[in-house]
Order: sequence, then C-alpha cells, then structure tokens
Amino acid sequence: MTTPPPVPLDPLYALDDAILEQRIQVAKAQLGESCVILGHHYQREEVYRFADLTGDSLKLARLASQRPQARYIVFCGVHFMAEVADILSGPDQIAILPDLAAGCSMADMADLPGVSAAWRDLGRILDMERTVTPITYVNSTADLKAFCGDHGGTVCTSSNAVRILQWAFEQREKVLFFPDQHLGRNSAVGLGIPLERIVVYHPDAGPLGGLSADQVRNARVILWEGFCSVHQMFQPAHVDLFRQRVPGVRIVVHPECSLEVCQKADVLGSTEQIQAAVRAAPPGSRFAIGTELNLVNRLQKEQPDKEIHFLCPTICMCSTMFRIDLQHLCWTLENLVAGHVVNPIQVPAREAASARVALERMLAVV
Ligand code: CIZ
Ligand code: SF4
Repeated sequence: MTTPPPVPLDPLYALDDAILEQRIQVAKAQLGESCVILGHHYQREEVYRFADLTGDSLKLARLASQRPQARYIVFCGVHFMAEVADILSGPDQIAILPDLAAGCSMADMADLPGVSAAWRDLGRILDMERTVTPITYVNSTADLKAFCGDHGGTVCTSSNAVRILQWAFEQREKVLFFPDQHLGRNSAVGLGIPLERIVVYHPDAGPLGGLSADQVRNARVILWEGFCSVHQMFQPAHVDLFRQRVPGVRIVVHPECSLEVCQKADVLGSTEQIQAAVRAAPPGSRFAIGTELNLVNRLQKEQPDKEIHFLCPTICMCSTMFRIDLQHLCWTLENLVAGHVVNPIQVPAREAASARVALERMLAVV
C-alpha cells in the first residue's frame, strides 16, 4: 500500500470553520487512542474544544506521558511546552507542535549562550557551583533546563515557584533565576527575602550585568531581565480602578505580573490556581482577573453565576499561542492519518537527559 501524499496547509485557509471542525472530528476519530490532543488554558476556544486533556504546561506533559497508547501528542500550546512533553514522554511517543512559529517571547529572552556567559561572568566573584542554584521557569528552552540539571539546579512552574526557591536555599545560599524576573521577584518576596537582596542581571549591560560586585555578593536572588509581554500589560492603576468600580471585587493575578500589581491583588496564582479560586467561590462573587484573555473568557462562560472581569482595558492575548488555529490542527491530524508526522519536537538525547534531571528534582520537591 502506498502512503498518501502529505496534506498541504494553505488550501485549508479557503475553508469555513464548520468544514474544518468536521474534518478535525473525522481525523481525530480515525486516529483514536493513538493520538492525544492537549489544550493549554491560554489556547483559543475553537481549538481548545478539541482537546482531550486541558491544563497548564506541566500537568499536560505529565498526563500525556501516562497515556502510552498515545503515540502522537499534539500540543496546542507553545514550543517549550511541546519540548517538556517530549522530555517527559515515553521513547515511542512523539510530541508535535501544530505551528512551529508558536514560540514564547519570554522563553526567547534567555538563551544558553547568554546564561552560560552570565554564569562565567558572575563566577569571577562568586564560587558558582557552591553558592548559586540556577532555577529556570518552565517557560524556557530545553537547553536551559539541561543547564540547570548539569549545575545542581532545577525547574519551577508558576504553581510551585515559592516552594522551589525554598528548596534551592536549602542547597546553596543564592539563586540565579531565569527567564522571568517577575515570577522570581514575586516568589522571593513571598518567601520574605528583602527587595534590596533581589537584584536584576541585565545581560546586555556589560560586566556583572550592570551590577556592582557588592550588589552581587549581597544578593540572595539574581534575576534575569525577562518578562511576559502579555502579563506586563496589567498595571497597578487597573487594580485601583476595579476596586473603585466593583464593590467587593477580588483581584486575582498571575505571578508573571509585576510586583506592584501582585502586591495589590487578593490572590496570586498560576492558571490552575486561578481557576480553582474562582470555581471555589460562592455564587455572586466578583472577580477581576489578570492573566491571558482566553482563560478569563472561558471562566466567564463556565461560571455565569459569578461576575468575572478582565483586569485590563486593552486586549492581552498570547499572540504566539494564538497561532495554533483550526487550520493547523486539521493539517496536523490529517497528515497523521496519511502517515506523515508534521512538526515533531525532539529534544536531543543528551540535552533531554540533563533537562530530565532538573525536572525530576522539581517533581521530587512538589
Ligand atoms: O506553565 C504554564 O502552563 C503557564 C504558561 C502558566 C501557568 O500559570 O500555568
Ligand atoms: Fe509566553 Fe507570555 Fe505567552 Fe505565557 S502568555 S506563553 S509567558 S508569551
């Protein structure tokens, strides 16, 4: 039997959504249990609807690895998430990202050459391997997770960052945290570290990232200068506005927001924790939520007995996650049916092994 030719992507853009949805249903049914579709909380609704499993990045990667019959893991999320799924899944499973352009601008703010250079640079005045634990947020490239694995460090998520920092301080006296300065700062402040002992390393600012030797020696936490372009849109003034306008409102924000916003909020949490907080509240509760718009819209639909606002007057959406559309999902699944694996994400073996060490250190803590 000859393999059918690959399905081209472009013609799918001439089709109506209803046709695409129908074709996705058919391909999904044909693939059966050999394929699992994962949908991240920030994914647009029309794609999210087809997910077999939904959740945050780590939860999804773990759930997929528990389904060995699923040879194909189609990750409707962004690149680093598909990498984590590849690292944690079995040797016969293949992680797929429907559009390779679905990256994460925060993850792109730290790369291995840059972090390795900073490690050497700081090493001029600190004994790095004895005094500094590297921690990477899960929103990072696999080679940085591998770096942490190789240097006694670990990974954290937005759900467990405080606990992971605590673990790190049980190992060594300082932490180098990348790529998200906000998650790092919010978590360190949550642990009671004074702000003057939390410093920012600016990778383009020359020696010691623009810090003085004293600042580096005095620091407990050295933050990389990264941020999420979506979460940086939320401002303290937005919190003030909702408190004035909506009596009894509870402000719930993601720790990728700035410290100023997080300190004004009532609840700080990852996407899973935000959902749990809203779901657990009694009917009539009022919320203003500071995280990606698709998640907030979904909560509004799911919990009509609560008043849920989006904590920003402008639209804050993850534009890279948005790249996964019905066309790319249809294209991916129909190609799998035709025997063609499009966009596999395969982390090189040595890198995956070191990254797994870092991830397993995290999983042993939380
Ligand atoms: O790890 C994730 O899935 C992200 C990006 C955020 C969160 O809080 O779950
Ligand atoms: Fe990356 Fe921000 Fe998008 Fe999350 S919301 S995937 S951190 S760009």
